Amino acid sequence: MSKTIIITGASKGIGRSAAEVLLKAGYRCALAARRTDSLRELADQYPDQTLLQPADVSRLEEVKRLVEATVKRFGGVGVLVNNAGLGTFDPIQDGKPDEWDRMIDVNIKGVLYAIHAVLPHMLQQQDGHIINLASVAGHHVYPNGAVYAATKHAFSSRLGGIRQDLRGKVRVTPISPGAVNTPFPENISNPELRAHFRENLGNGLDPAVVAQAIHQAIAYPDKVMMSEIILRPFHRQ
Ligand code: NJP
Repeated sequence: MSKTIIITGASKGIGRSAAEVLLKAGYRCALAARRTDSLRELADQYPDQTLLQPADVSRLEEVKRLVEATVKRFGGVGVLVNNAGLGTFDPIQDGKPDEWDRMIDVNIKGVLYAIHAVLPHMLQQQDGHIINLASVAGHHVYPNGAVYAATKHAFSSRLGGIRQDLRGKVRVTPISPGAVNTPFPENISNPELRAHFRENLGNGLDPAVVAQAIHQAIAYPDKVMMSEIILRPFHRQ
């Protein structure tokens, strides 16, 4: 039987590409975002494999409802793709606390809430896989990104505590992309940095490439854990 996969932040960008790749490969997918209207056409192509569930990952009750709806519809949850996330950028002296709160709420608390909600099911099934969309910003900090990098450091490390606690029970795979060509810069309120990120990400990876890496990590035999993936654009000089 094919695995059931929950993808957070599935409405666009990397999450949307992952949904397309994984549905095509025959997996059953619960697709979540705050708004899921953009996913209706995709869901209609794979009606037996798809659940659309609006969920704000920064709200624990909504995340619990997402997992409960997935288990009710598909009988369990095999993989969690913790993808929902956002970045805003400023020099720290110009930082906006409300934007810091949003990044912390989604990139850290949202990831933890989803892990909290799926783990009882994965531990009961004695099988599970958690994939966290981390970032190269979780490995190297760059100017204007102190707070985003802090949120991404929380889940980038292959030596993280989550994996140690779940050793031998649930596979854990952090995936850290460099620049990926998605609507990610649209959250940046600083106009110069938004323009800079639009240009930089415009030359970045196709989100389908990251989706392939997610697929590959899931498709390995259960006795194999892809322990870390870092993907960067390569521009021939
Ligand atoms: O971003 P974008 P990406 N609750 O903006 C959703 C990381 N990353 O695909 O809720 C639930 O196209 C939002 O949906 P909606 C990055 O940090 C990226 O590039 O309807 N969902 C949308 O579906 C992030 O973790 C790059 O607005 C929420 C999705 O998240 C992941 O990759 C580089 C939500 C964001 O789609 C996907 O980013 C890197 C909430 N509260 C790491 N808030 C890159 N693009 O260059 C947002 O190193 N979403």
